Amino acid sequence: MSDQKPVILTCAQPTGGLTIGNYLGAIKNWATMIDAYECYFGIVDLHAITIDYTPAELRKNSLSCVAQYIACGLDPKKSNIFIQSHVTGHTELAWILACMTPLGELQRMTQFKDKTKQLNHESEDPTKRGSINSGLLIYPVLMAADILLYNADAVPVGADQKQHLELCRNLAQRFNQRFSETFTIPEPYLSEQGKRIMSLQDPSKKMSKSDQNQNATVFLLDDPKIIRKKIMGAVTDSSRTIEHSDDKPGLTNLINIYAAFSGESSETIVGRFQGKGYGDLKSELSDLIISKLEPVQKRYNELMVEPKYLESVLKEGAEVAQKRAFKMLRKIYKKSGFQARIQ
Ligand code: ATP
Ligand code: LTN
Repeated sequence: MSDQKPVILTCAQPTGGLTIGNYLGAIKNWATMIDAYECYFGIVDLHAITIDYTPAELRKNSLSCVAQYIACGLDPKKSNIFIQSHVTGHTELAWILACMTPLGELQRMTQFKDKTKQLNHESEDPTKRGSINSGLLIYPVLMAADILLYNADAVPVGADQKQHLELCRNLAQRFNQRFSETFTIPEPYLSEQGKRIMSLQDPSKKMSKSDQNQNATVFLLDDPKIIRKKIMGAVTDSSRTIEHSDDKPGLTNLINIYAAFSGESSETIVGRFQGKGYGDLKSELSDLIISKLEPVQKRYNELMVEPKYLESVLKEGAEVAQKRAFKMLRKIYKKSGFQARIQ
C-alpha cells in the first residue's frame, strides 16, 4: 500500500448485528473508497462496553462484525481491518485528550443525552435504569483518539456522528495550539444518500442496532421473511399519496432507504409510485432490500465457517494499525512533555 494515499479511518461498534443504517450510511460508502485511500476499518469493542453487555456476546459480535465488513465489500487485501483493543494506544491517547476536554463539552453531546434518556426510561430491566457509567460520557474522547492515533485525513460516517467529529477536530486543534503542529484536522465525509436512516417504528429516532424494539431495525443478517414483515409493518401516516416530505417522516424514511439501495433519486421513486399505495411501495422496497442483502448474507455464511481466515485478517490488520499507532503515540507523548522511555 502506498504511503502517498490519504488516510481514512472509520469504525463501528460490535454492539449487535449491523443494520441497514450502518450499511447505507457508512459501510457501503467505505467500500467505494478503498482504492483511493489507505483505509483503516476498526471494530470498536472498547466503545461497545459503555452500554450493558455480556462477554460472550461481545466476543461473538466482534468476529461476526469482521465477517459482515468483508461480506459488505471491504476487501482485507486492500484495507486494514482491526479490532480496537488489539492495538495499544487508543486508550492512552484518550486519557491525554480527556485531560484537555472540559466536562461541559461532553455533557452537551446529543448521543450521550439520547442514550442516557434511553437507559433511564426504556430499559426493560428496572434495576438497570439510572445506571449510566462514566465511559458513556467519555465515549467521544475515545472516538477522537481512534481517529487522531492514525492521523486520519478523512472520516466517513453517518450524520449522527457529525457532532463527535467536530469535538475530535477541536481537540486536534487544541493540542496543536498548546504543544505544536501534530495532528491533521480530519474532515468528515458524509454520503448524501443514506446518511440518516431512521427507525421503522419511530421515524424521529435514528435506526440503531441497540434499539430495544427489534421491529424498528432491519439487520443485514435478517431472514427475508423478517425483512418483509418489518418493512410492511413500518410506521407511516394515514394518507394515501406517496410524497417525500417533512410532514411524512415514516414514508420519507422508506423512500430514502429505497433511494440509497437503488441509487435512484427520491424524485424518480416518488414519480414511479404515483397512483399507487403505501403497500405497493413497502412491498417493492422489501423485494429490493432482500435482493441487495442476499449476496451479503451468502458471503457472510461462507466466511463464518472460516474463523481461521477471519483471525488472520485481524492479525494482519492489527499489525499494520499498531505500527502506525505506535509512531504517532511516541510523537504525541514527546510533544506533550512525557519523559521518553529508555529503550
Ligand atoms: P448503536 O445502536 O449501538 O449505538 P450504531 O449502529 O448507532 O450503534 P455504530 O455501529 O458505531 O453505531 O455505527 C457505525 C457507522 O454507522 C457510523 O458511521 C454511524 O454514523 C453509521 N450509522 C449508524 N446508524 C446509522 C443510521 N441510522 N443512518 C445512517 N448511518 C448510521
Ligand atoms: N462513535 C461511532 C463509532 C466510532 C467511530 C470511531 C466512527 C468509534 N470510533 C472513529 C468513526 C471513527 C458511533 O457510535 N457510530
